Amino acid sequence: MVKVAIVGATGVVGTKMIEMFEQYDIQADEITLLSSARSAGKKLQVMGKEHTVEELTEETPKQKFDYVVMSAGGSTSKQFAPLFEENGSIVIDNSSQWRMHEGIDLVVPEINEPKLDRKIIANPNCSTIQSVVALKPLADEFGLKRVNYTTYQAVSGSGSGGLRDLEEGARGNAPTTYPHPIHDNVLPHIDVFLENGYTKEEQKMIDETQKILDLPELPVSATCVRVPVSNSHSVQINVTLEKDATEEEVRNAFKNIPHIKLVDDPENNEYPTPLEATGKPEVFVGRIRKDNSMENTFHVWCAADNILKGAAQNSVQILKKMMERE
Ligand code: 2RA
Repeated sequence: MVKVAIVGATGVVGTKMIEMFEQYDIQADEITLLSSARSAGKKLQVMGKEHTVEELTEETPKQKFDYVVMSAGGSTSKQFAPLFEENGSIVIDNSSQWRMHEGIDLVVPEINEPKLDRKIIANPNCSTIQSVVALKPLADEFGLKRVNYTTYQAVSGSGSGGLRDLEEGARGNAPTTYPHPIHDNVLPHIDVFLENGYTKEEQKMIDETQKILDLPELPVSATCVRVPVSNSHSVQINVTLEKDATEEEVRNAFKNIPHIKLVDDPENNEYPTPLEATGKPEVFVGRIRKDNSMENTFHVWCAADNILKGAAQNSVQILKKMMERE
């Protein structure tokens, strides 16, 4: 009897997780949908069956789920993930709460596997996931010496509030999620500013890249920017390689990888765009070119669906792997 729970089932990521259960053929005998009191009572279809969303309370973990997938924000994860863990559940958490904790695995299934004893497994930040997927073939083939990211992040990364600000902004209404209008604008500001001048989103990209690729000394920098795009993040990766490589060798490194779609024919206007990436499972990579200002350095552009590969899909891929392990 396999019992699975989804916490945050009614949110932007949670509802996609439910869709992913079908796509990844998650074999559970019992699926429980959980949310805050505000959304409890809603009815949602899971794999063709209607489920009523229940309120998450301190009593809930005692139901002893085998697996719990959480996407309900950092404070809910801080409070509840350890309670689920104490009750024997394997917890896959989409918040930033546990990602950088020592002893907690931070997993992108195409790159690394959970190997630690804790039963909480962290799902990385969306912009980090697509970036490390794009970096991995280069790390394997040429080694990485330095990475500098610039992101172009969709408003769906801020949940329904971000989508609302974009839509309402187009009608001339003031923002409620962002400090400035996002319609007709770009904001070099994602999450809070830290003392070092970076935003928390930028620091996440730096720390998580080092942890996932297991390269703790890799110099990484990032500038994260919110753009008026509904869905799918784009990232400009400027990467310096350890071993000498030609542009063609770098391009070839992305060929024949099932979870990467190489779209790189600028002469015919072919390059990855967020619109093309939306709804797709792969990370799209293109516009590969030598950075002529720096030795052995390349520009790589990537786009991916931040709600799918950046969140719901990656979490469900981890779930599937864990279920296959048992
Ligand atoms: C964003 N990375 O796009 C965040 C979501 N986790 O705002």
